[in-house]
Amino acid sequence: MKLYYSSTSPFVRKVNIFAIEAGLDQQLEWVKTNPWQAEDHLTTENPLSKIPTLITDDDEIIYDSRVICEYLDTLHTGEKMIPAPGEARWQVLRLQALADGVLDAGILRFMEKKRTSDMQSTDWDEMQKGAVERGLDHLEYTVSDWATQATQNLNIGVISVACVLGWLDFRFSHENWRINRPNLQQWFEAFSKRDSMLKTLPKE
Ligand SMILES: N[C@@H](CCC(=O)N[C@@H](CS)C(=O)NCC(=O)O)C(=O)O
Repeated sequence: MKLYYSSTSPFVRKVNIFAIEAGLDQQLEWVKTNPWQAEDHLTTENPLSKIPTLITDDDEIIYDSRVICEYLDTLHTGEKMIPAPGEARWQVLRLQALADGVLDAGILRFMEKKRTSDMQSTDWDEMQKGAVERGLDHLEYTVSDWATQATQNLNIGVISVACVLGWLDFRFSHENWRINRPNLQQWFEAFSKRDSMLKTLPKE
């Protein structure tokens, strides 16, 4: 399988962590890609020019990270990391949606800050920051619920939370998400010791 990737993308990191935890990472061939430049080899596979994009061994093209992980979960014989339909599934997918939503808002902020200062909108930044802060607060208040659910069986929800917190450390360390979020901090510290986390640290 071929995975279009960049070493800074938190959505790629989600797929990589998932693949390592599922024992599938050896089957991946990584193709370094800059999605912001709409490189030809990516746009022919994914019209949205986004990573991660996966090409399966049967030449099927799969995106985005949620769909790729769902596909990877069918390829291994261990405990599934995306539960079958039922209460657990909706909870895990909701957690993933929350974490991905915080990431989307954070990435919009990051891109806005790359514009020249006269083009940047403070209102826009405040709006996205509000989504980030509310999302993180929600994760802090609910951590004992979702962390407990994942203690016996790792799931895509907690992997997504780890990716957003890791990305905030990478891109927004000056805002320090840990302030007033001791439970989330404690959970992340423990989770960060996993081999899959250490092997996928973001880097320029
Ligand atoms: N919902 C998508 C988000 C993917 C995404 O936004 N990827 C970013 C890199 S972190 C990207 O490729 N951006 C390029 C662009 O938007 O043009 C997923 O889960 O895979």
